Amino acid sequence: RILITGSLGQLGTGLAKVLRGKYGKQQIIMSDIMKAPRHILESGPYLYADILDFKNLQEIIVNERVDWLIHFSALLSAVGEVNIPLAMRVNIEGLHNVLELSKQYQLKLFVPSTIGAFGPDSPRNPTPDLTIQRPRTIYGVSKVHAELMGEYYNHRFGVDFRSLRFPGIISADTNPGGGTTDYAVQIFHDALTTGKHECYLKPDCRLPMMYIDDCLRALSEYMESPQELLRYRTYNVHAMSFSPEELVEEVRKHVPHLEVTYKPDGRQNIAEAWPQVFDDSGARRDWNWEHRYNLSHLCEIMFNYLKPKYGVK
Ligand code: VAH
Repeated sequence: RILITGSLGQLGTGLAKVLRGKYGKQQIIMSDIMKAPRHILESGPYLYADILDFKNLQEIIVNERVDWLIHFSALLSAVGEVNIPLAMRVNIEGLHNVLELSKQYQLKLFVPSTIGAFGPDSPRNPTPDLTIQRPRTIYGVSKVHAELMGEYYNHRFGVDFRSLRFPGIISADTNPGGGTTDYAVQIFHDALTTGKHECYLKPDCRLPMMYIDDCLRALSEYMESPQELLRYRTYNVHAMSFSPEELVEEVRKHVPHLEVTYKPDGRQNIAEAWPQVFDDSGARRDWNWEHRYNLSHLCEIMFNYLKPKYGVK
């Protein structure tokens, strides 16, 4: 059975839906440290799981017969910078716990990595799978640590550790949590409510982005790929890159009156040290990754989903 930690975040609900469709509702256990809303409880198994409580996790893994662990629990880039001690505990100590349990119980372990695992010394356009990684956020440092620890547990203990470096993920039905790329989700809600968006990045700040369905399919396909195909334990996956001004132009095709002001803050400093374009040729070569959504398709889907929610024609 598959346990998803931190499942009430941006990716967990959608991943549970995808995996339950493939493997059956009872096979996927969502978990987090917060009470789940009714529709989540009604969608399938949900448990309290604190990744900082080793015994709690161990009991769940044994009692619930877990053999895959999808570890989403983490503080993202911007929120991590304002709570470094907590980010170190959750992103690093939490990772150590799930790695150790994956070794003890031979779990297949997925830990997401990110464009944030690179820094100003990394090539930015494109950024290859294997290159310098000197990130400047505790989030990025903790994700490079996760990549290195996972690779070590794989070659030292044979743990089937897998990781994908995701771009900024855009989703309609879940809210992101404290990332640097989240303006690209907020703008859709602002366009349909106030008609005004204040962007905390510069207009030309280009970042890799991906629609959530591509992200979840990449994760699912990668987890099912035979290990003998994998040259790396961690791969970049790419779909598109855009800047705020390019996104605004596309959004205005749906909401022409949208007003945008730019007020760069600390998140601009984070973003300008990140990749602008990912080289994901490794994933396309080794396990046939290919993206399906581009910017115009993304905007169409987002507005088709959100307009009825906001009662907009
Ligand atoms: C963040 N959305 O902004 C997350 C992600 C690619 C960035 O890791 O921190």
